[in-house]
Amino acid sequence: MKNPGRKVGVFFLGDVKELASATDHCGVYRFAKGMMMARWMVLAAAAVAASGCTTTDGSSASTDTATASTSGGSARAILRTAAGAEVGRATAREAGGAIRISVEASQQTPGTHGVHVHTIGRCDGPDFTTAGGHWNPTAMQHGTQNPAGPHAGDLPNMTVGADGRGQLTMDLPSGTLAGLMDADGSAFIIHAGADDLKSDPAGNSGGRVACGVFEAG
Ligand SMILES: [Cu+2]
Repeated sequence: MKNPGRKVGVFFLGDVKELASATDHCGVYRFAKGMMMARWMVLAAAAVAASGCTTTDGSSASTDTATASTSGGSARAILRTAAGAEVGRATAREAGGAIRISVEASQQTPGTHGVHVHTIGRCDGPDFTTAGGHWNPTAMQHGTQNPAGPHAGDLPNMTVGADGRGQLTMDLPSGTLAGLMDADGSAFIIHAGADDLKSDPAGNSGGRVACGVFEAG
């Protein structure tokens, strides 16, 4: 476990109701406990609709202006299968006190896939277990629908269309980019199946089908 006892994110959990209904003009939902899976489906759709609208600039709404003024560094991960085929990428960007994760994937099985930030920056095939469990600096359980959750690295499910493509953008309120990029790094993983968003430790989301190590930049 990394950074045990770190309290980053408590503020957000205290404001969970407000966050649950908050979106920015790009349709990006804030991460909050207790949201229904249906909302995450909406998020996935909104992220698609808002494609190209995930960066901030000074001409945007006031919420984005505030985000831009507090933006930090970024990291990105190239997602590969165990056979080494590149099947997507994920970015992590510090923005407005949250970490904004954006993922784009291709050549995936159509349907619903669990996706998470995992705690170690190692993607050794064939099963990518070297990436460890979910990034969880605050010692929570898995899932937004788990009363003792979620992990800092939990994300909503990613919906993959008939063309094998999926994308998702979401803000992780807990943790910092520096924590994500600590000595043992972190990785982004796509699972074979859907995440039930409540079963510890990984939402019964099946095997790990693609993995990428986050690297600064
Ligand atoms: Cu995972």
